[in-house]
Amino acid sequence: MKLYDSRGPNPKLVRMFAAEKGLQFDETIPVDLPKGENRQALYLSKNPAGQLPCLELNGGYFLAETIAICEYLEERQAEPVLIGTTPEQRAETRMWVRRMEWKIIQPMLDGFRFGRGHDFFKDRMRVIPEAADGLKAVAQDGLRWLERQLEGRVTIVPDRFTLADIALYPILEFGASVGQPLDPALRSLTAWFEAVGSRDSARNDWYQPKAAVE
Ligand SMILES: N[C@@H](CCC(=O)N[C@@H](CS)C(=O)NCC(=O)O)C(=O)O
Repeated sequence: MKLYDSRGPNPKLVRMFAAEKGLQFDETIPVDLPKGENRQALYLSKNPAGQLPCLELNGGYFLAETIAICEYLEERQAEPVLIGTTPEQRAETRMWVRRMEWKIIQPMLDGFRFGRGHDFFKDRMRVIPEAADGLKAVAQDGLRWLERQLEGRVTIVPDRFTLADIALYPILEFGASVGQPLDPALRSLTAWFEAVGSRDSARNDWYQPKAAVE
């Protein structure tokens, strides 16, 4: 398994998931985002969506999209369980992941791309500067909604640390670095953010993996 890797919250999400599982990539191949290497023919032949991360499997498959990659890793190595052991648990985790994606992650990242990140992204994708502030506000609405759900619990899926926590954490960490910080008045969410951030998988991008997947 080779991980095409870069800076940014999405590759970190996959590294974090792998670290939680103690998984090792055979090789990590850095791709230069600022130079636009990911938008050139060689990388596009692996991931036509032109973004990072991407996982190259031994059989010649290329897997992109963070959540699909994490689902694959869970299937390859069940323990520790981060999605679920029963159909109900898996569906519950996926429900929360989807909520994180459409309520917070997508508007927060597009708010960045269309706003502060405009000059970086304008020749890579359609950017809509007039939508930036609205998208950032949508993300904050999503965070306030999540705050209400988290009251009295420390994980996004009740009673289980899951992919939903891992999907959101690097995005909020990134958001805070680009002018979309977490409002400290959201106390449950702030406590959740600090708890997830204290895990080894979150603190160290260059974790030491413990086990290998073929
Ligand atoms: N939907 C994709 C999003 C991936 C993404 O946005 N990756 C960023 C890095 S965090 C990227 O490649 N940005 C550079 C670009 O779009 O040219 C996923 O889930 O993997």
